[in-house]
Amino acid sequence: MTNQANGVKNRALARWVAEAAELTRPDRIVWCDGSEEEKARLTREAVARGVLIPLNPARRPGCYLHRSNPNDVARSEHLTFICTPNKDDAGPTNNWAAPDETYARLRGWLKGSMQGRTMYVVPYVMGPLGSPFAKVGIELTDSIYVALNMRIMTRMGRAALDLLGDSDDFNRGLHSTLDLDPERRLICHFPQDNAVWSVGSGYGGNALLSKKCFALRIASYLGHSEGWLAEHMLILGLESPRGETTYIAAAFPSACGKTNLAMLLPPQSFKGWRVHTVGDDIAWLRIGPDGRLWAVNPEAGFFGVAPGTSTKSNANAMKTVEHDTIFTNVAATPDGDVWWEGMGTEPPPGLVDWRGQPWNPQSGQPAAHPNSRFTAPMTNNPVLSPKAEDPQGVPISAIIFGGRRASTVPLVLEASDWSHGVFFGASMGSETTAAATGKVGVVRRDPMAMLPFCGYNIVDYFVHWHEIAGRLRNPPKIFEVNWFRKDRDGAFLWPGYSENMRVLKWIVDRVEGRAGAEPTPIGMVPRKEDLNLAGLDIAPDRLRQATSIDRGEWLSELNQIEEYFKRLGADSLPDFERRIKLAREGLEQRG
Ligand code: OXD
Ligand code: MN
Repeated sequence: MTNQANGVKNRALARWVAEAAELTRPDRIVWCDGSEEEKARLTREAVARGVLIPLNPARRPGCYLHRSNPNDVARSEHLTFICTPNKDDAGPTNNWAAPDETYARLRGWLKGSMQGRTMYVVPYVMGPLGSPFAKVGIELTDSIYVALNMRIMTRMGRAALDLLGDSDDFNRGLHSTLDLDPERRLICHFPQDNAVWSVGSGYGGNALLSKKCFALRIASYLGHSEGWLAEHMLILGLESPRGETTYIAAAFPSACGKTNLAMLLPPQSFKGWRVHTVGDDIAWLRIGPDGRLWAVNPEAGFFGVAPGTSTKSNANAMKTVEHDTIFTNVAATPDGDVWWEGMGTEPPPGLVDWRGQPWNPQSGQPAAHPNSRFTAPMTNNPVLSPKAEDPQGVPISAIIFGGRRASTVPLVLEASDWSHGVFFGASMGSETTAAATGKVGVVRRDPMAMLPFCGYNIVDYFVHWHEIAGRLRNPPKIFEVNWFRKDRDGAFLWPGYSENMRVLKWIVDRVEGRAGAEPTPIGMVPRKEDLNLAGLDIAPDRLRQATSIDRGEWLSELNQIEEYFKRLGADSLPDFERRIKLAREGLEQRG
Protein backbone atom coordinates (compact mmCIF):
# COMPACT_ATOMS: atom_id res chain seq x y z
CA MET A 1 0.00 0.00 0.00
CA THR A 2 1.33 3.47 -0.85
CA ASN A 3 0.54 6.27 1.55
CA GLN A 4 1.68 9.87 1.16
CA ALA A 5 0.98 10.69 4.79
CA ASN A 6 4.60 11.20 5.69
CA GLY A 7 4.35 14.95 6.12
CA VAL A 8 1.20 14.79 8.28
CA LYS A 9 1.96 15.85 11.81
CA ASN A 10 -1.42 15.39 13.44
CA ARG A 11 -1.06 12.15 15.38
CA ALA A 12 -4.78 11.62 15.98
CA LEU A 13 -5.44 11.98 12.27
CA ALA A 14 -2.57 9.75 11.19
CA ARG A 15 -3.72 7.09 13.67
CA TRP A 16 -7.32 7.22 12.54
CA VAL A 17 -6.40 6.97 8.85
CA ALA A 18 -4.14 4.03 9.64
CA GLU A 19 -6.97 2.29 11.52
CA ALA A 20 -9.41 2.84 8.65
CA ALA A 21 -6.84 1.57 6.15
CA GLU A 22 -6.17 -1.48 8.30
CA LEU A 23 -9.88 -2.24 8.12
CA THR A 24 -10.62 -1.40 4.48
CA ARG A 25 -7.25 -2.35 2.92
CA PRO A 26 -6.97 0.17 0.07
CA ASP A 27 -4.18 -0.28 -2.49
CA ARG A 28 -3.24 3.37 -2.21
CA ILE A 29 -3.94 6.27 0.13
CA VAL A 30 -4.04 9.72 -1.46
CA TRP A 31 -4.07 12.79 0.79
CA CYS A 32 -5.94 15.57 -1.00
CA ASP A 33 -4.26 18.98 -0.86
CA GLY A 34 -6.90 20.92 -2.78
CA SER A 35 -4.44 22.16 -5.42
CA GLU A 36 -5.25 22.83 -9.07
CA GLU A 37 -2.68 20.25 -10.07
CA GLU A 38 -4.49 17.66 -7.96
CA LYS A 39 -7.86 18.61 -9.43
CA ALA A 40 -6.50 18.12 -12.97
CA ARG A 41 -4.96 14.77 -12.03
CA LEU A 42 -8.06 13.39 -10.30
CA THR A 43 -10.27 14.63 -13.12
CA ARG A 44 -8.08 12.90 -15.75
CA GLU A 45 -8.26 9.71 -13.72
CA ALA A 46 -12.03 9.95 -13.28
CA VAL A 47 -12.44 10.44 -17.04
CA ALA A 48 -10.15 7.52 -17.82
CA ARG A 49 -12.25 5.31 -15.52
CA GLY A 50 -15.54 6.47 -17.06
CA VAL A 51 -16.70 8.05 -13.76
CA LEU A 52 -16.84 11.46 -15.43
CA ILE A 53 -17.73 12.16 -19.04
CA PRO A 54 -16.21 15.41 -20.37
CA LEU A 55 -18.75 17.83 -21.81
CA ASN A 56 -18.12 19.99 -24.86
CA PRO A 57 -15.44 22.48 -23.69
CA ALA A 58 -16.70 25.12 -26.11
CA ARG A 59 -20.18 24.99 -24.58
CA ARG A 60 -19.44 23.99 -20.96
CA PRO A 61 -15.78 24.60 -20.21
CA GLY A 62 -14.48 22.53 -17.32
CA CYS A 63 -17.77 20.62 -16.99
CA TYR A 64 -18.38 16.88 -16.63
CA LEU A 65 -21.30 14.50 -16.49
CA HIS A 66 -21.58 11.65 -14.00
CA ARG A 67 -24.14 8.86 -14.30
CA SER A 68 -24.82 7.18 -10.99
CA ASN A 69 -25.99 3.65 -10.46
CA PRO A 70 -29.77 3.84 -11.18
CA ASN A 71 -30.46 2.41 -7.72
CA ASP A 72 -28.59 5.27 -6.07
CA VAL A 73 -30.15 8.60 -7.05
CA ALA A 74 -31.44 10.25 -3.87
CA ARG A 75 -30.99 10.39 -0.11
CA SER A 76 -32.04 7.14 1.57
CA GLU A 77 -33.82 8.35 4.69
CA HIS A 78 -34.93 4.85 5.69
CA LEU A 79 -31.28 3.77 5.73
CA THR A 80 -30.06 6.79 7.70
CA PHE A 81 -29.42 6.21 11.41
CA ILE A 82 -28.54 8.22 14.48
CA CYS A 83 -26.53 5.95 16.75
CA THR A 84 -26.63 7.20 20.33
CA PRO A 85 -26.19 5.17 23.52
CA ASN A 86 -29.83 5.89 24.46
CA LYS A 87 -32.61 5.55 21.90
CA ASP A 88 -34.36 8.53 23.42
CA ASP A 89 -31.44 10.79 22.47
CA ALA A 90 -32.18 10.15 18.77
CA GLY A 91 -35.85 10.85 19.43
CA PRO A 92 -39.07 10.00 17.63
CA THR A 93 -38.14 11.26 14.15
CA ASN A 94 -34.85 9.40 13.61
CA ASN A 95 -34.00 5.80 12.90
CA TRP A 96 -31.95 4.63 15.83
CA ALA A 97 -29.36 1.89 16.27
CA ALA A 98 -26.98 1.12 19.12
CA PRO A 99 -23.46 2.46 18.43
CA ASP A 100 -21.47 -0.67 19.34
CA GLU A 101 -23.60 -3.04 17.28
CA THR A 102 -23.61 -0.63 14.36
CA TYR A 103 -19.86 -0.17 14.37
CA ALA A 104 -19.47 -3.95 14.51
CA ARG A 105 -21.91 -4.53 11.66
CA LEU A 106 -20.31 -1.85 9.47
CA ARG A 107 -16.82 -3.10 10.28
CA GLY A 108 -17.92 -6.45 8.90
CA TRP A 109 -19.06 -4.84 5.66
CA LEU A 110 -16.01 -2.58 5.42
CA LYS A 111 -13.44 -5.32 5.93
CA GLY A 112 -11.25 -5.22 2.82
CA SER A 113 -13.84 -3.08 0.99
CA MET A 114 -11.16 -0.81 -0.52
CA GLN A 115 -8.97 -3.62 -1.86
CA GLY A 116 -7.98 -2.72 -5.40
CA ARG A 117 -9.14 0.84 -4.74
CA THR A 118 -7.69 4.16 -3.62
CA MET A 119 -8.62 5.72 -0.31
CA TYR A 120 -8.81 9.51 -0.64
CA VAL A 121 -8.19 11.42 2.56
CA VAL A 122 -10.25 14.56 2.13
CA PRO A 123 -9.60 17.24 4.79
CA TYR A 124 -12.08 20.10 4.66
CA VAL A 125 -13.26 23.20 6.50
CA MET A 126 -16.92 24.09 6.94
CA GLY A 127 -17.43 27.84 7.33
CA PRO A 128 -15.29 30.73 6.12
CA LEU A 129 -11.59 30.42 6.87
CA GLY A 130 -10.69 32.35 9.99
CA SER A 131 -14.26 32.26 11.25
CA PRO A 132 -15.19 31.40 14.83
CA PHE A 133 -17.93 29.27 13.22
CA ALA A 134 -15.44 27.14 11.20
CA LYS A 135 -15.13 23.40 11.85
CA VAL A 136 -12.89 20.75 10.35
CA GLY A 137 -13.95 17.42 8.91
CA ILE A 138 -11.94 14.64 7.32
CA GLU A 139 -13.68 12.29 4.93
CA LEU A 140 -12.03 9.03 3.95
CA THR A 141 -13.63 7.81 0.75
CA ASP A 142 -13.01 5.29 -2.01
CA SER A 143 -14.99 7.39 -4.49
CA ILE A 144 -13.08 9.74 -6.78
CA TYR A 145 -16.42 11.36 -7.63
CA VAL A 146 -16.92 12.18 -3.94
CA ALA A 147 -13.38 13.58 -3.65
CA LEU A 148 -13.96 15.87 -6.65
CA ASN A 149 -17.39 16.97 -5.40
CA MET A 150 -16.01 17.68 -1.93
CA ARG A 151 -13.43 19.93 -3.57
CA ILE A 152 -16.30 22.06 -4.87
CA MET A 153 -18.61 21.86 -1.86
CA THR A 154 -16.08 22.63 0.87
CA ARG A 155 -12.82 24.45 1.51
CA MET A 156 -10.83 21.32 0.91
CA GLY A 157 -7.17 20.42 1.31
CA ARG A 158 -4.15 22.02 2.93
CA ALA A 159 -6.13 24.81 4.60
CA ALA A 160 -8.05 22.26 6.66
CA LEU A 161 -4.90 20.55 7.93
CA ASP A 162 -3.41 23.96 8.76
CA LEU A 163 -6.52 24.93 10.71
CA LEU A 164 -6.61 21.57 12.49
CA GLY A 165 -2.99 21.77 13.62
CA ASP A 166 -2.47 19.02 16.18
CA SER A 167 -6.03 19.09 17.50
CA ASP A 168 -8.10 15.92 17.51
CA ASP A 169 -11.34 17.91 17.19
CA PHE A 170 -12.53 16.99 13.71
CA ASN A 171 -15.44 15.13 12.21
CA ARG A 172 -14.39 11.61 11.28
CA GLY A 173 -16.19 10.54 8.11
CA LEU A 174 -15.63 7.10 6.66
CA HIS A 175 -17.24 6.39 3.30
CA SER A 176 -17.07 3.36 1.06
CA THR A 177 -19.37 2.66 -1.86
CA LEU A 178 -18.88 -1.11 -1.35
CA ASP A 179 -20.71 -2.58 -4.36
CA LEU A 180 -23.65 -0.11 -4.35
CA ASP A 181 -26.00 -2.84 -3.23
CA PRO A 182 -29.04 -1.27 -1.52
CA GLU A 183 -29.06 -4.27 0.84
CA ARG A 184 -25.69 -3.15 2.16
CA ARG A 185 -26.30 0.59 2.29
CA LEU A 186 -26.37 2.51 5.58
CA ILE A 187 -25.63 6.09 6.57
CA CYS A 188 -24.81 6.07 10.28
CA HIS A 189 -24.12 9.02 12.55
CA PHE A 190 -22.37 8.78 15.91
CA PRO A 191 -22.89 12.24 17.41
CA GLN A 192 -21.04 11.47 20.63
CA ASP A 193 -17.96 10.52 18.57
CA ASN A 194 -18.37 13.33 16.02
CA ALA A 195 -18.27 10.54 13.42
CA VAL A 196 -20.18 9.39 10.35
CA TRP A 197 -19.85 6.02 8.61
CA SER A 198 -21.59 5.83 5.26
CA VAL A 199 -21.52 2.72 3.12
CA GLY A 200 -23.08 1.45 -0.08
CA SER A 201 -24.07 4.74 -1.73
CA GLY A 202 -22.31 7.34 -3.86
CA TYR A 203 -25.24 9.80 -3.91
CA GLY A 204 -24.54 13.38 -2.77
CA GLY A 205 -26.55 13.65 0.43
CA ASN A 206 -25.48 10.12 1.47
CA ALA A 207 -21.84 10.36 0.43
CA LEU A 208 -20.62 13.98 0.57
CA LEU A 209 -20.35 13.70 4.31
CA SER A 210 -19.69 17.40 4.82
CA LYS A 211 -23.23 18.28 3.84
CA LYS A 212 -26.24 16.66 5.46
CA CYS A 213 -24.24 14.31 7.70
CA PHE A 214 -21.78 16.75 9.27
CA ALA A 215 -23.12 20.26 8.61
CA LEU A 216 -26.68 19.33 9.65
CA ARG A 217 -27.06 16.10 11.64
CA ILE A 218 -23.83 16.18 13.62
CA ALA A 219 -23.66 19.99 13.70
CA SER A 220 -27.21 20.29 15.05
CA TYR A 221 -26.18 17.97 17.89
CA LEU A 222 -23.04 20.06 18.51
CA GLY A 223 -25.13 23.24 18.30
CA HIS A 224 -27.47 21.87 20.96
CA SER A 225 -24.65 21.32 23.42
CA GLU A 226 -22.70 24.45 22.45
CA GLY A 227 -25.62 26.90 22.24
CA TRP A 228 -26.00 27.52 18.52
CA LEU A 229 -28.11 26.28 15.60
CA ALA A 230 -27.33 24.31 12.42
CA GLU A 231 -30.27 24.72 10.06
CA HIS A 232 -31.50 23.63 6.61
CA MET A 233 -31.66 27.26 5.49
CA LEU A 234 -30.58 29.45 2.64
CA ILE A 235 -29.15 32.86 3.50
CA LEU A 236 -29.68 35.88 1.28
CA GLY A 237 -28.98 39.59 1.44
CA LEU A 238 -31.62 41.93 0.06
CA GLU A 239 -30.17 45.26 -0.99
CA SER A 240 -32.49 48.22 -1.39
CA PRO A 241 -31.97 51.00 -3.92
CA ARG A 242 -30.59 53.05 -1.01
CA GLY A 243 -27.82 50.49 -0.58
CA GLU A 244 -29.08 49.02 2.73
CA THR A 245 -28.83 45.23 2.93
CA THR A 246 -31.12 43.09 5.08
CA TYR A 247 -30.18 39.45 5.63
CA ILE A 248 -32.79 36.71 5.68
CA ALA A 249 -32.46 32.98 6.44
CA ALA A 250 -35.10 30.66 5.03
CA ALA A 251 -35.84 26.97 5.69
CA PHE A 252 -37.59 24.91 3.03
CA PRO A 253 -37.62 21.13 2.59
CA SER A 254 -35.44 19.66 -0.16
CA ALA A 255 -36.32 20.58 -3.75
CA CYS A 256 -38.75 23.38 -2.78
CA GLY A 257 -36.84 26.23 -4.44
CA LYS A 258 -34.18 27.24 -1.88
CA THR A 259 -31.55 27.69 -4.58
CA ASN A 260 -33.99 29.73 -6.70
CA LEU A 261 -34.87 32.02 -3.81
CA ALA A 262 -31.22 32.42 -2.78
CA MET A 263 -30.33 33.62 -6.29
CA LEU A 264 -33.53 35.53 -7.04
CA LEU A 265 -33.49 38.18 -9.73
CA PRO A 266 -36.01 40.89 -8.77
CA PRO A 267 -38.72 41.73 -11.32
CA GLN A 268 -38.29 44.66 -13.73
CA SER A 269 -40.42 47.00 -11.64
CA PHE A 270 -38.07 46.60 -8.61
CA LYS A 271 -35.42 48.89 -10.01
CA GLY A 272 -32.33 49.15 -7.84
CA TRP A 273 -33.20 46.12 -5.67
CA ARG A 274 -30.70 43.27 -5.61
CA VAL A 275 -30.51 39.85 -4.01
CA HIS A 276 -27.11 38.51 -2.95
CA THR A 277 -26.61 34.82 -2.17
CA VAL A 278 -24.79 33.93 1.03
CA GLY A 279 -25.88 30.27 0.96
CA ASP A 280 -28.52 28.06 -0.65
CA ASP A 281 -28.89 25.08 1.70
CA ILE A 282 -27.33 25.26 5.15
CA ALA A 283 -26.90 28.00 7.77
CA TRP A 284 -24.92 27.90 11.00
CA LEU A 285 -26.38 30.49 13.35
CA ARG A 286 -24.87 31.95 16.50
CA ILE A 287 -25.78 34.71 18.86
CA GLY A 288 -23.38 37.62 18.49
CA PRO A 289 -22.13 39.90 21.28
CA ASP A 290 -24.74 42.41 20.06
CA GLY A 291 -27.55 39.95 20.91
CA ARG A 292 -28.41 39.45 17.24
CA LEU A 293 -28.43 36.18 15.35
CA TRP A 294 -25.44 35.86 12.99
CA ALA A 295 -25.19 33.32 10.18
CA VAL A 296 -22.59 31.74 7.96
CA ASN A 297 -22.98 29.34 5.09
CA PRO A 298 -20.65 26.47 6.00
CA GLU A 299 -20.44 25.28 2.39
CA ALA A 300 -18.41 26.55 -0.57
CA GLY A 301 -20.55 25.24 -3.43
CA PHE A 302 -24.06 24.48 -4.61
CA PHE A 303 -25.46 20.97 -5.00
CA GLY A 304 -28.64 22.08 -6.74
CA VAL A 305 -31.55 20.26 -8.34
CA ALA A 306 -31.29 20.60 -12.15
CA PRO A 307 -34.86 19.90 -13.41
CA GLY A 308 -36.97 23.04 -13.36
CA THR A 309 -33.88 25.28 -13.42
CA SER A 310 -34.22 27.68 -16.35
CA THR A 311 -33.56 31.26 -17.30
CA LYS A 312 -37.06 32.02 -16.04
CA SER A 313 -36.87 30.19 -12.71
CA ASN A 314 -33.22 30.96 -11.91
CA ALA A 315 -31.13 32.86 -14.46
CA ASN A 316 -28.26 33.12 -11.99
CA ALA A 317 -28.11 29.34 -11.48
CA MET A 318 -28.02 28.91 -15.28
CA LYS A 319 -24.97 31.21 -15.32
CA THR A 320 -23.47 29.42 -12.31
CA VAL A 321 -23.45 26.09 -14.17
CA GLU A 322 -21.93 27.43 -17.39
CA HIS A 323 -18.44 26.27 -16.40
CA ASP A 324 -16.50 24.14 -13.91
CA THR A 325 -19.55 22.15 -12.87
CA ILE A 326 -20.15 18.44 -12.30
CA PHE A 327 -23.59 17.35 -13.48
CA THR A 328 -25.10 14.15 -12.10
CA ASN A 329 -27.86 12.20 -13.85
CA VAL A 330 -28.93 14.91 -16.31
CA ALA A 331 -29.50 14.12 -20.00
CA ALA A 332 -26.72 14.66 -22.58
CA THR A 333 -27.15 16.28 -25.99
CA PRO A 334 -25.37 14.91 -29.07
CA ASP A 335 -23.06 17.95 -29.11
CA GLY A 336 -21.81 17.34 -25.58
CA ASP A 337 -24.07 19.65 -23.63
CA VAL A 338 -26.63 18.94 -20.89
CA TRP A 339 -30.40 19.06 -20.88
CA TRP A 340 -33.16 18.55 -18.33
CA GLU A 341 -36.91 18.88 -18.05
CA GLY A 342 -37.97 22.45 -17.27
CA MET A 343 -34.81 23.95 -18.78
CA GLY A 344 -37.03 26.09 -20.98
CA THR A 345 -35.78 24.66 -24.28
CA GLU A 346 -37.14 21.87 -26.46
CA PRO A 347 -35.30 18.56 -26.03
CA PRO A 348 -32.87 18.36 -28.96
CA PRO A 349 -33.00 15.28 -31.20
CA GLY A 350 -30.51 12.57 -30.34
CA LEU A 351 -30.73 13.12 -26.58
CA VAL A 352 -29.23 10.48 -24.29
CA ASP A 353 -31.06 10.04 -20.99
CA TRP A 354 -29.62 9.94 -17.48
CA ARG A 355 -29.11 6.20 -17.74
CA GLY A 356 -27.12 6.58 -20.98
CA GLN A 357 -29.96 5.32 -23.21
CA PRO A 358 -31.25 7.03 -26.39
CA TRP A 359 -34.28 9.15 -25.50
CA ASN A 360 -37.11 10.83 -27.38
CA PRO A 361 -40.32 12.51 -26.22
CA GLN A 362 -42.18 9.21 -26.71
CA SER A 363 -39.88 7.39 -24.29
CA GLY A 364 -42.49 7.89 -21.57
CA GLN A 365 -39.90 8.72 -18.88
CA PRO A 366 -38.01 11.89 -18.05
CA ALA A 367 -34.69 12.31 -19.84
CA ALA A 368 -33.03 13.74 -16.73
CA HIS A 369 -33.63 12.07 -13.37
CA PRO A 370 -36.07 14.27 -11.34
CA ASN A 371 -33.37 14.53 -8.65
CA SER A 372 -30.50 15.13 -11.08
CA ARG A 373 -28.04 17.69 -9.75
CA PHE A 374 -25.31 20.17 -10.49
CA THR A 375 -22.29 20.69 -8.24
CA ALA A 376 -20.86 24.17 -8.82
CA PRO A 377 -18.45 26.38 -6.87
CA MET A 378 -20.23 29.25 -5.15
CA THR A 379 -17.79 31.68 -6.77
CA ASN A 380 -19.48 30.88 -10.13
CA ASN A 381 -22.62 32.63 -8.91
CA PRO A 382 -22.85 36.13 -10.41
CA VAL A 383 -24.84 37.37 -7.39
CA LEU A 384 -22.68 35.83 -4.67
CA SER A 385 -22.72 38.09 -1.64
CA PRO A 386 -19.49 39.93 -0.86
CA LYS A 387 -20.16 38.72 2.70
CA ALA A 388 -20.22 35.01 1.80
CA GLU A 389 -16.63 34.62 3.04
CA ASP A 390 -16.96 37.02 5.96
CA PRO A 391 -15.63 35.22 9.06
CA GLN A 392 -18.23 36.97 11.25
CA GLY A 393 -21.13 35.99 9.00
CA VAL A 394 -24.14 38.22 8.45
CA PRO A 395 -26.76 39.50 10.93
CA ILE A 396 -30.15 37.89 10.34
CA SER A 397 -33.19 40.19 10.50
CA ALA A 398 -35.84 37.70 9.39
CA ILE A 399 -36.31 33.94 9.34
CA ILE A 400 -38.70 32.32 6.88
CA PHE A 401 -40.19 28.84 7.09
CA GLY A 402 -41.72 27.56 3.87
CA GLY A 403 -43.27 24.43 2.49
CA ARG A 404 -45.00 23.13 -0.59
CA ARG A 405 -48.72 23.18 0.19
CA ALA A 406 -51.49 23.06 -2.42
CA SER A 407 -53.99 24.41 0.13
CA THR A 408 -54.42 25.96 3.60
CA VAL A 409 -51.15 27.86 4.10
CA PRO A 410 -51.32 31.44 2.78
CA LEU A 411 -48.69 33.16 0.65
CA VAL A 412 -47.12 34.70 3.74
CA LEU A 413 -47.78 34.87 7.49
CA GLU A 414 -45.94 36.82 10.15
CA ALA A 415 -45.48 35.46 13.67
CA SER A 416 -46.27 37.72 16.59
CA ASP A 417 -42.95 36.93 18.28
CA TRP A 418 -40.07 34.40 18.39
CA SER A 419 -41.99 31.64 20.16
CA HIS A 420 -44.93 32.00 17.77
CA GLY A 421 -42.35 31.68 14.99
CA VAL A 422 -40.97 28.52 16.59
CA PHE A 423 -44.53 27.17 16.44
CA PHE A 424 -44.68 28.05 12.70
CA GLY A 425 -41.46 26.15 12.10
CA ALA A 426 -42.28 23.17 14.29
CA SER A 427 -45.71 22.65 12.75
CA MET A 428 -44.89 23.16 9.10
CA GLY A 429 -45.80 20.54 6.54
CA SER A 430 -44.78 20.02 2.94
CA GLU A 431 -45.46 17.71 0.02
CA THR A 432 -42.62 15.22 -0.48
CA THR A 433 -40.28 15.56 -3.48
CA ALA A 434 -37.80 13.44 -5.47
CA ALA A 435 -34.87 14.50 -3.27
CA ALA A 436 -35.48 11.46 -1.07
CA THR A 437 -36.51 7.96 -2.13
CA GLY A 438 -40.19 7.22 -1.50
CA LYS A 439 -43.57 8.49 -2.62
CA VAL A 440 -43.66 12.01 -4.06
CA GLY A 441 -46.44 14.55 -3.39
CA VAL A 442 -47.81 13.51 0.01
CA VAL A 443 -47.99 16.07 2.81
CA ARG A 444 -45.69 15.22 5.67
CA ARG A 445 -44.86 17.35 8.69
CA ASP A 446 -41.31 18.59 8.36
CA PRO A 447 -40.40 20.71 11.39
CA MET A 448 -38.11 23.58 10.36
CA ALA A 449 -37.41 21.50 7.17
CA MET A 450 -35.13 19.48 9.51
CA LEU A 451 -37.11 16.23 9.71
CA PRO A 452 -34.42 14.26 7.85
CA PHE A 453 -31.55 16.29 9.29
CA CYS A 454 -32.01 16.88 13.02
CA GLY A 455 -29.32 14.75 14.67
CA TYR A 456 -30.97 14.48 18.08
CA ASN A 457 -34.35 14.34 19.80
CA ILE A 458 -36.66 16.74 17.96
CA VAL A 459 -38.45 17.71 21.18
CA ASP A 460 -35.10 18.82 22.67
CA TYR A 461 -34.53 20.67 19.41
CA PHE A 462 -37.80 22.61 19.88
CA VAL A 463 -36.79 23.41 23.45
CA HIS A 464 -33.38 24.55 22.19
CA TRP A 465 -35.09 26.93 19.75
CA HIS A 466 -37.18 28.31 22.62
CA GLU A 467 -34.14 28.70 24.84
CA ILE A 468 -32.14 30.56 22.21
CA ALA A 469 -34.67 33.37 22.62
CA GLY A 470 -33.48 34.02 26.14
CA ARG A 471 -30.07 35.05 24.81
CA LEU A 472 -31.32 37.02 21.79
CA ARG A 473 -31.68 40.67 22.68
CA ASN A 474 -32.60 41.54 19.13
CA PRO A 475 -34.34 38.49 17.63
CA PRO A 476 -35.18 38.23 13.95
CA LYS A 477 -38.85 38.39 13.00
CA ILE A 478 -40.24 35.03 11.85
CA PHE A 479 -42.47 34.36 8.82
CA GLU A 480 -44.03 31.40 7.05
CA VAL A 481 -44.47 31.36 3.25
CA ASN A 482 -46.13 29.14 0.68
CA TRP A 483 -45.44 29.81 -3.00
CA PHE A 484 -47.31 26.66 -4.02
CA ARG A 485 -50.99 27.23 -3.15
CA LYS A 486 -53.33 26.12 -5.93
CA ASP A 487 -56.84 26.98 -7.10
CA ARG A 488 -59.61 24.41 -7.53
CA ASP A 489 -58.33 23.53 -11.01
CA GLY A 490 -54.85 22.82 -9.71
CA ALA A 491 -53.24 26.01 -11.08
CA PHE A 492 -50.79 27.93 -8.90
CA LEU A 493 -52.37 31.08 -7.43
CA TRP A 494 -49.10 32.98 -7.12
CA PRO A 495 -46.63 33.32 -10.03
CA GLY A 496 -43.57 32.57 -7.83
CA TYR A 497 -39.93 32.85 -8.88
CA SER A 498 -38.92 36.53 -9.36
CA GLU A 499 -42.28 37.68 -8.08
CA ASN A 500 -41.45 36.24 -4.66
CA MET A 501 -39.41 39.43 -4.34
CA ARG A 502 -42.70 41.19 -3.51
CA VAL A 503 -43.09 39.00 -0.44
CA LEU A 504 -39.44 39.49 0.55
CA LYS A 505 -39.92 43.24 0.27
CA TRP A 506 -42.97 43.11 2.55
CA ILE A 507 -40.91 41.08 5.02
CA VAL A 508 -38.12 43.68 4.99
CA ASP A 509 -40.69 46.46 5.37
CA ARG A 510 -42.21 44.67 8.36
CA VAL A 511 -38.75 44.33 9.90
CA GLU A 512 -38.28 48.07 9.40
CA GLY A 513 -41.77 48.84 10.69
CA ARG A 514 -42.75 50.35 7.33
CA ALA A 515 -45.58 48.10 6.08
CA GLY A 516 -49.05 47.28 7.32
CA ALA A 517 -50.62 43.88 7.94
CA GLU A 518 -53.90 42.37 9.00
CA PRO A 519 -54.09 40.19 12.11
CA THR A 520 -55.72 36.76 11.78
CA PRO A 521 -55.97 33.93 14.34
CA ILE A 522 -53.03 32.24 12.57
CA GLY A 523 -50.72 35.21 12.14
CA MET A 524 -50.41 38.56 10.37
CA VAL A 525 -51.05 38.64 6.61
CA PRO A 526 -50.47 41.47 4.15
CA ARG A 527 -53.47 43.24 2.68
CA LYS A 528 -53.41 44.04 -1.02
CA GLU A 529 -52.24 47.58 -0.30
CA ASP A 530 -49.36 46.33 1.88
CA LEU A 531 -47.68 44.51 -1.03
CA ASN A 532 -45.85 46.24 -3.87
CA LEU A 533 -47.74 44.82 -6.87
CA ALA A 534 -46.52 47.32 -9.50
CA GLY A 535 -46.12 45.63 -12.86
CA LEU A 536 -47.68 42.34 -11.69
CA ASP A 537 -50.67 41.06 -13.58
CA ILE A 538 -52.59 39.14 -10.93
CA ALA A 539 -56.39 39.15 -10.61
CA PRO A 540 -57.47 40.61 -7.22
CA ASP A 541 -59.49 37.49 -6.55
CA ARG A 542 -56.48 35.21 -7.05
CA LEU A 543 -54.37 37.33 -4.72
CA ARG A 544 -57.16 37.19 -2.16
CA GLN A 545 -57.30 33.39 -2.45
CA ALA A 546 -53.49 33.15 -2.17
CA THR A 547 -53.44 35.16 1.07
CA SER A 548 -56.69 33.94 2.65
CA ILE A 549 -57.14 31.91 5.83
CA ASP A 550 -59.88 29.33 5.43
CA ARG A 551 -61.50 28.55 8.76
CA GLY A 552 -62.39 24.93 7.97
CA GLU A 553 -58.99 24.14 6.49
CA TRP A 554 -57.22 25.65 9.48
CA LEU A 555 -59.35 23.90 12.09
CA SER A 556 -58.43 20.63 10.43
CA GLU A 557 -54.78 21.72 10.09
CA LEU A 558 -54.63 22.48 13.83
CA ASN A 559 -56.04 19.03 14.59
CA GLN A 560 -53.33 17.47 12.45
CA ILE A 561 -50.63 19.57 14.10
CA GLU A 562 -51.90 18.64 17.54
CA GLU A 563 -51.97 14.99 16.57
CA TYR A 564 -48.41 15.25 15.20
CA PHE A 565 -47.09 16.93 18.34
CA LYS A 566 -48.73 14.17 20.41
CA ARG A 567 -46.98 11.54 18.32
CA LEU A 568 -43.65 13.27 18.91
CA GLY A 569 -44.29 13.82 22.59
CA ALA A 570 -44.06 17.57 21.96
CA ASP A 571 -47.65 18.22 23.10
CA SER A 572 -46.28 18.69 26.60
CA LEU A 573 -44.47 21.86 25.52
CA PRO A 574 -46.68 24.52 27.12
CA ASP A 575 -46.12 27.07 24.41
CA PHE A 576 -47.28 24.79 21.59
CA GLU A 577 -50.41 23.87 23.52
CA ARG A 578 -51.18 27.53 24.09
CA ARG A 579 -50.66 28.43 20.42
CA ILE A 580 -53.07 25.75 19.24
CA LYS A 581 -55.68 26.82 21.80
CA LEU A 582 -55.39 30.50 20.86
CA ALA A 583 -55.60 29.80 17.13
CA ARG A 584 -58.64 27.55 17.60
CA GLU A 585 -60.45 30.11 19.75
CA GLY A 586 -59.70 32.83 17.22
CA LEU A 587 -61.03 30.77 14.33
CA GLU A 588 -64.15 29.78 16.24
CA GLN A 589 -64.92 33.39 17.11
CA ARG A 590 -64.66 34.25 13.43
CA GLY A 591 -67.71 32.00 12.91
C1 OXD B 1 -30.10 18.60 -0.68
C2 OXD B 1 -31.30 18.00 -0.07
O1 OXD B 1 -29.40 17.94 -1.45
O2 OXD B 1 -31.91 18.67 0.78
O3 OXD B 1 -29.82 19.78 -0.37
O4 OXD B 1 -31.66 16.87 -0.41
MN1 MN C 1 -31.01 20.54 1.24
